[in-house]
Amino acid sequence: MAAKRVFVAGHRGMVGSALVRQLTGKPDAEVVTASRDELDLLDQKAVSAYFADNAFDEVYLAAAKVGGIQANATYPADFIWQNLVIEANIVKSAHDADIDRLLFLGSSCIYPKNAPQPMPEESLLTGVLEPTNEPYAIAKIAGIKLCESYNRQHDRDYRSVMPTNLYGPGDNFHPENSHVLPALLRRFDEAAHTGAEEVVVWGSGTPRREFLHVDDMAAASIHVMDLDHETYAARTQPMLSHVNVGTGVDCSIGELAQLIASVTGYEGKLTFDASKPDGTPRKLLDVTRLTELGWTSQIPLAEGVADTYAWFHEHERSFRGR
Ligand code: GFB
Repeated sequence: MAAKRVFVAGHRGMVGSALVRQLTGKPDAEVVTASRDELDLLDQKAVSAYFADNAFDEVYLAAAKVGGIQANATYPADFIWQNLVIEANIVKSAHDADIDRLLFLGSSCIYPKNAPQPMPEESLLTGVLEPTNEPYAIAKIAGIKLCESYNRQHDRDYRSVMPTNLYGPGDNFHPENSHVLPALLRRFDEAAHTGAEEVVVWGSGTPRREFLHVDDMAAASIHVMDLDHETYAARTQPMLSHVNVGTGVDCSIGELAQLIASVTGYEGKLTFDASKPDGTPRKLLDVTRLTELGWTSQIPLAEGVADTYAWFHEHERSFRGR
């Protein structure tokens, strides 16, 4: 059997590069990527022409504008516009090129701020969103609905997975714009090296988050993509088609900070900066649907943080000055 041609959009990002690593090892897949110079995903005509010229069998839509709580607050226009345009361009172009199978990667911030915990897929659109990342969340909700609408109107098989907070090799370690886990790894590492007496953690330390290693996310995505149509359809609904991807376990930001202090060997004091936003109080996914579809996470948090810290050390030089 000829290998299927699989396009990974966003292959330079943390999730896209993990997907490429895993898909490259599969004998039945020929992985195709396009650099930003070759293909601007914000350019509708270019995306449409690229899909028309390439006979892809499957598309992983992992391209997105992402960032932590402060980046979302500072660049809301970039977050909503870029994500909406990338999704719209790729989904429509995939359909026009007669590609039947696509997997859209979203985010757990699609759920209402006060959703029941753990959050089931059914809590989508049942309440008001967390304001710190509402524009990004709206774009990700639109991505799910784009996929569902092409399925309903054109009988496509476009699926969606909603990861909890991701981390791992290839993450963004920017001091202000990154997510909490890479930000604290870098800050605690620097403090351990300089012998600083205090490390500042944003917010109150009480919000709870669930963290998933990106290699787990890539494995779950491939698992969901590879399910046959009947299996996927039996556990989802046409207008509630997304699948949560998480570990089923959360911890407080204070607990995460303690873990990172011990991994980096930092022995000084922790202080909390209440002038920074906490964001949503708790974000834990209900992973029943994914478990029923046959996948559970494999990488415990302590192991994943140690792995990410090793990667950070290997690539540390490239982060200096940014
Ligand atoms: O990871 P984070 O930026 O994203 O922040 P969200 C999580 C929590 O960690 C917040 C606290 O309560 C932060 O105040 N925190 C403590 C820090 N120290 C730091 C730090 O140095 N940097 C950062 N960034 N946070 C994001 C959304 O929300 O989650 C995105 O903004 C996306 O849209 C992503 O959905 C998964 O979990 O609050």
